[in-house]
Formats: sequence, C-alpha cells, structure tokens
Amino acid sequence: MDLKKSEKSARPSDPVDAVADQPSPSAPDGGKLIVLTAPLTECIDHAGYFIQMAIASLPAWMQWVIDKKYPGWSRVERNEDGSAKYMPAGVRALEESLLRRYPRDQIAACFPDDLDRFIGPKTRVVAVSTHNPLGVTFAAGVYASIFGNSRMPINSAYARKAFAKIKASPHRPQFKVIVGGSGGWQITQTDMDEELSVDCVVQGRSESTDCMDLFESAIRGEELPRTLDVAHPLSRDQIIVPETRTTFGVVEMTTGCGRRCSFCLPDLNPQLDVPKDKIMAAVRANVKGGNRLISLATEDMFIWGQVRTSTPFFFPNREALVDLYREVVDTPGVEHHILSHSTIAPAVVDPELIRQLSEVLLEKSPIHLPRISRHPKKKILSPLIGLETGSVRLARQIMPSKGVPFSIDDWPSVVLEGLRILNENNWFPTMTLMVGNPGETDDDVRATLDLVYEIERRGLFAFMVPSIFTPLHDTRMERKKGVTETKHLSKLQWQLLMKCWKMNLRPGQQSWWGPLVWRLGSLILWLVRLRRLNGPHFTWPLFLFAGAIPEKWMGKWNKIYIGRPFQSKSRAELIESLRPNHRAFVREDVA
Ligand code: B12
Ligand code: SF4
Repeated sequence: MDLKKSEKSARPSDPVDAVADQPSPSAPDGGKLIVLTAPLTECIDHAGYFIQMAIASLPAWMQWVIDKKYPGWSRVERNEDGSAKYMPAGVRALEESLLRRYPRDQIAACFPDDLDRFIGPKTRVVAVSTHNPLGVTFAAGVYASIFGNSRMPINSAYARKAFAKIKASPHRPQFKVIVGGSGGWQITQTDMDEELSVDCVVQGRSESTDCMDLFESAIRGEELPRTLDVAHPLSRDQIIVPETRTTFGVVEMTTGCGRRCSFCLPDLNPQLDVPKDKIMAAVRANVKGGNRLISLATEDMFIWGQVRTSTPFFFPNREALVDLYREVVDTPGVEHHILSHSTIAPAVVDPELIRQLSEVLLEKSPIHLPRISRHPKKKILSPLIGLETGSVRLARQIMPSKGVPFSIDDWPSVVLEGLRILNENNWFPTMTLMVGNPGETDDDVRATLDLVYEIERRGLFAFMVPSIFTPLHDTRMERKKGVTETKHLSKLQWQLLMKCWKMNLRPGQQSWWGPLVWRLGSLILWLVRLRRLNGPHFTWPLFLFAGAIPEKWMGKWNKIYIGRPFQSKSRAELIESLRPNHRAFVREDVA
C-alpha cells in the first residue's frame, strides 16, 4: 500500500532510549499548574494512520523497520513556547474541559521530551492520555508476541519511557499523576499503577463534572482514588470538540454504536452524533493549525445523521452523510481525508450511498493501491470494519446485531455482498477478525476459513487483520478467557492468521522479485527464530504464508484446511429477507 507522506525528514529517528533522556531546559516561572502529555508514539502526526498501527503491533526490537521506512517519524512540531503543536484528540478534549475551569496560562500540553520545561514546583497535576500504553489490546499484543515479546510493542516502550520520565521528576512529591484515555484500563488491570507511578486512572470522558472535581482535589493535594469511573455526556451538545490541532486531524463524529457486540468497549457509550457545526469548526481549526489531513473519528460513520431520529440508525441518512463529508473535504486547506471505522451492512442497505461517498471522498484519499484500484489516480478508501468471525454459531453468541437489519444467520452473505459493493466503488476496507474467542471450536475456525477462501475465490479484497481475542475491561466479555499465548493457538487458528496475511500481501507485490524475497525471508525467519517461539502448529501455516508449497498439495496431504465453497444470498435476496417494517426504510432507488 502506498501512503503519501504528509511530511518527510532526512533526520534519522531517535532510538527509544534517547527520547526520554534528552535534556530540556527546566520550567521557567515555576512550571504550569497542570501539565498534559501523551506517549510520543501516540502523538506523531506523520505518514498517516498506518504508522501508529504498526507501532502498536511491532515489538520494540523491530523499531528499525519503522526507522527505515519513515526516517524522521519521531520529529514533532512545537509552538514557540515549547508546547505541542498537535496532540491526540483525547488530550485536546481534556485540555478544553480544563480550560473551562482554569486559566490558559496554568495549563500546557507538551510532548514527553519537553516535560521538564513545564513541570516545576508549581505543578500539581501531570495528566497522561493514553490509547494503548501496555499493548494488551486487539492486534497490538499478538503481533509483538509472534516475534517474541508479548509485553513490549514499540508504543508500549515509549509509553513506559514517558511514565519513567514523570516518575523521575524532582517535583514528583508535589504533583499527582492522573491517567485517562481509551487505554487507561490496561494500567489498573495489570496492576502497573505503582510501577508507573500513577495515582489515579480515570475511566470515561473529561467533560464530566466528576473528572473536573478530581483535578480540583489533586490540586488541593488530597489523596486520590486508584480509579474513577466518570459519566459520559448524555446529549450531543455536551460533547466537547476541541478547536485545536489534533494528531491526524482527528475530529470526533459520533460516540457509541448501537449494535451491541458483547466484546465491544466503545459501544458501552451512549449513541450520539456530534452536530455538524461543531465538526466543521474543529476541521477549520485543524487547518488553521497547519493540518492538511482530517479524519472524522467514529465507531460507525454510517450512524451519523440518523441518531435518535424516527428512522432506525442502521438505515443511513444518505443526504446528511454526503453533505457532511463533502463540506469537510471541500474546506479550503484540507488536502487529505481518511475514513475511520464503519460497519458493513450499510453498504448492502444502500449501495448508492457508497457510490456517492466515493465521488466525494476518493479524490482526497491519501491511500493508493495501484494493483486493484480503478480510480484514475489509483486511490482507495479503507475504513476499519469488524468481520470478526465467519461462524454463524459464534456470531449469534457474541455479536447478534452486527449485521442488522439483516439476520445474523446471513452474516457471511452480508460480508460477501457488502465487500462486493465496497470493492466496486474502490473501497478496500481493513477488516478485523478475532481468533481464539472463548468457546471457539475447530468448526468455528473452519467456517471463518470458508468465508476467507470464498472472498479470495470471488476476487474480492480487504486487508484482513486477525487478532487474538482480548477481553476488554468493562465489556460483557470482561471475565472471559480466550487463547493467551501464541504457542497455544491451534493449527487452524494459525492457518487463519497466516492465510489472511498472505492475502493481504497480494496487491502489494507488483515486482517479480517481491514474492520471492518475501518467501525466502519468512522461511529464514522461521528457521532461526519463529519455529521455537510459536510451537509446531505454526509450521505448515507458515509454509502456506511463504507460498513455499502450493496450498492444494498441502490440503491433499491434510496439512492445512482448504475452505469449502458455499452458497450465499445475493443482495436482492437479502433485501427480500427483511421484515416488512424494515423494508419500508430501504430507499426506493435501491430497493
Ligand atoms: C482515531 C483512532 C485511532 C487513530 C488515531 C490515534 C491517535 N493517536 O490519535 C489510529 C488509527 C492511529 C489508532 C490506532 C490504534 N487504535 Co485506535 N482508535 C481511534 C478512535 C476511532 C478514536 C479515538 C479518538 O480520538 N476519539 C476522540 C477522543 C476525544 O476520545 P478519547 O481519546 O477517548 O478521549 C476522551 C476520554 O477518553 C477522556 N480522556 C482522554 N485522555 C484523557 C486523559 C485524562 C488524564 C483524563 C482524565 C481523561 C482523558 O476524555 C476525552 C473526551 O473528553 C477510537 C474509537 C473511539 N471512538 O474512541 C479507537 C480506539 C481508541 N483504538 C483502539 C485500538 C485498539 C487501536 C490500536 C491498538 C489498533 C491497532 N492494533 O493498530 C492502535 C494503537 C495506536 C498506538 N499508537 O498504539 C481501541 C482501543 C481499545 C483499548 N485501548 O482498550 C479503540 C477504542 C477502537 C475500538 N473499537 O476498539 N486509533
Ligand atoms: S459493530 Fe463495532 S463498534 Fe459497533 S458494537 Fe460491534 S464491535 Fe462495537
């Protein structure tokens, strides 16, 4: 995949150890009352989403790969006073919440390297926002562990560095450390708060009064609770959308989802869509701050404009969506736009919406896939979509509403038809799959392999990113246990992982020598390192991945499972299957 880089630098990146140890001038005027920060690897606004996703998944010892591909990735931009020019949207939202209570000159948001410039004797709170500090969430842990270290993806190494720097501050006895953001739970769940010197982990949004009261209490020097659950805004107008530059131009578009998958964390939040004027103000502020890239962040872009209306949220509001995205990409100064997350059923419900969105969005997409895109400039759109499993039995248990308005019994058909419609419009989504779900049987994995092989057979394409099931804190599957180590994965589970990655590489391998180098490289890596780490079940799937032996042969020798072809419903049959009260909402031009 070709991702146009927004900025390039010749300066090689700093190694992990150098980053936190760089000297920085001490705080003038005794420092700020409240200092906000986030791990460097979560702040970088360089080269697009994929770099952060790679940083979350590769083990720390493989940082050289990132250094080579993106020299200068760790170079960040600062304002004149040394504060950060951009920060993850979560930090910016917290900053905005705090500014409602405290004067601007008492708050600073800075990169971890610059903490010494802002922490001083006057500092009472250092607030850290984190997405994924310990790498114990989907996909992040699993790929690091395949290469030999389950606890330390690159992002985690940088998060620990940031915490170590705060812990070592000579002013540490006078301030409290408060952590928040979507990955805060990882710290308390692994009992790392003491080691990282964290006083309190906040679970929830900064807009809440409880969160602001906690800061007040910290400033007074009071004892803080180890964790604090705070409320989520209940109405769209209460959501703070910061009008400052955010990493990757992230502007929140919705919260919650509504499909109620039992493993999902964001879905526990109320379903809200942010008013258009707030979104647009944040887009303009990002451009003013120097950002050329915007990304509307959401769990499902298709619910925007259809929340709490008389139409069920799973019948997208075509006009509202096209109008919103058009205005975003037409904003002067916006050169690129990246899609965030979505679901797949809306593509089946309204293919015309997908066509119209493509017309609006493709031109501003920074993602190119020359081998398969039919766009004149070879651009594609690639939202993140959860496929999770091809097993209807399992889907009924863990995500019964994932495909609404269609029955979950038709999930494989919804995936195939949705993907067909998306591909026809140059959407090649990144689809996540979960491996090692609690109670997953070999038959369930075979059903997912059937679907994956069927996708291949039909010439459809998605980047498929399988990850090992991780019970997320507070979800309905919090106490469930799946596979915990790669060594315990079955042959079929390994095959699913490797088959997906083999298919992912297909459109990238344009040269004759690319596949050859890849095959040889993976076999050598297997010989020297991976076979010992990942156990015997890994061997044949790795051969499959390397393309060392034709899959048909391996299937005949019973070394791998070749997915069976299956009959699926067409779009017309899926629409036909809808309940009459739902069919009424299907738009006439696509009914
Ligand atoms: C945009 C996005 C990304 C982008 C950009 C990230 C960035 N650095 O800005 C990209 C694609 C790079 C990304 C990558 C990843 N992401 Co992401 N991402 C999101 C998404 C869609 C929006 C995040 C966002 O900015 N929201 C808007 C802001 C305002 O919300 P917020 O950050 O939660 O902040 C609020 C509160 O948390 C709180 N708060 C925030 N910070 C602080 C700090 C303090 C002290 C306090 C008190 C409160 C507080 O107040 C804010 C509101 O007022 C969310 C889903 C979602 N809807 O949240 C997933 C999500 C956060 N990502 C997730 C995951 C798994 C990942 C990856 C690990 C995926 C992967 N395997 O590659 C990587 C990790 C990246 C890394 N560096 O390690 C999961 C997190 C699961 C978890 N940690 O438990 C989520 C929830 C998606 C999901 N459905 O599972 N992500
Ligand atoms: S569709 Fe995605 S965001 Fe919605 S509940 Fe399911 S997993 Fe969560």
